[in-house]
Amino acid sequence: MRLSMRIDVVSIFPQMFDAVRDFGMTRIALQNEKLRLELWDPRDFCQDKYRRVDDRPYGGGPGMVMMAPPLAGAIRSARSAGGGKVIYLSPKGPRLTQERVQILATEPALVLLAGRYEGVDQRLLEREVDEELSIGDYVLAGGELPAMVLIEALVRYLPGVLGNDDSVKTESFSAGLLDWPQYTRPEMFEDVEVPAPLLTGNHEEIRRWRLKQALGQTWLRRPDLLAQRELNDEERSLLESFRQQYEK
Ligand code: 9D3
Repeated sequence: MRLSMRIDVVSIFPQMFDAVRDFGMTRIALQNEKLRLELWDPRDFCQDKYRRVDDRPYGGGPGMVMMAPPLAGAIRSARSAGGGKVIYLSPKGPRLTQERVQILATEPALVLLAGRYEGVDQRLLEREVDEELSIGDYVLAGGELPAMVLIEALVRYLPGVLGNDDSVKTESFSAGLLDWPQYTRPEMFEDVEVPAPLLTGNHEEIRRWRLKQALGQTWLRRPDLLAQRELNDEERSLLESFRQQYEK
């Protein structure tokens, strides 16, 4: 498998994306050519000499609206250069989910449109945008951080990026559950020991302890997730035992 992805981003703040270029898993993915990231600044596609990308809303009211022509120029150039499906990061979109991330990760290319101000001229959205996505119900100042959130979530699914074939595999073992608690050296920290099962070297015992902890943490903190997930016989009995120990 030689899966790679091209992501074109349309933003008036291209330098914000230095954050994903320069750090962590996204930096490694770019280095290894698993990810290609291209920025398109709408200001480079303006007609006027002042490079204006926003104007006042027709009908009046507060704030400014992003103009269609510079955005259309940027999006169409991204598309000609090999860009894919256009996703507009928007507070009005459906919430981004892990399921959506997994599906989008199979696309060979995406164009991400990050807006600023009060929003984008509706005619541009109707002409050029294939899908809208929000990252949650809170108000940000623009779509750049949401676009970077999506990029980081997608990169985890590109094979061979940073030992991630393994972490995506562990994910399916505990899909729909919270993580189990993690421990590393030293074995004793301020009178608190590492849980005994983790020190046995018995892989089956460790697997069962971790699954039990994942089920227990999910039951305690996110019962909504448990309600959405079928439990098999082993999982039901591990959770039952976690609850009995918790009540004591
Ligand atoms: C929801 C408030 N809007 C009505 C007055 C104005 C508005 C505020 C902030 C319109 C756009 C924005 C900028 N936000 C995004 O571009 C954005 C976003 C967000 O704010 N929260 C969660 N996900 C996203 S994706 C893009």
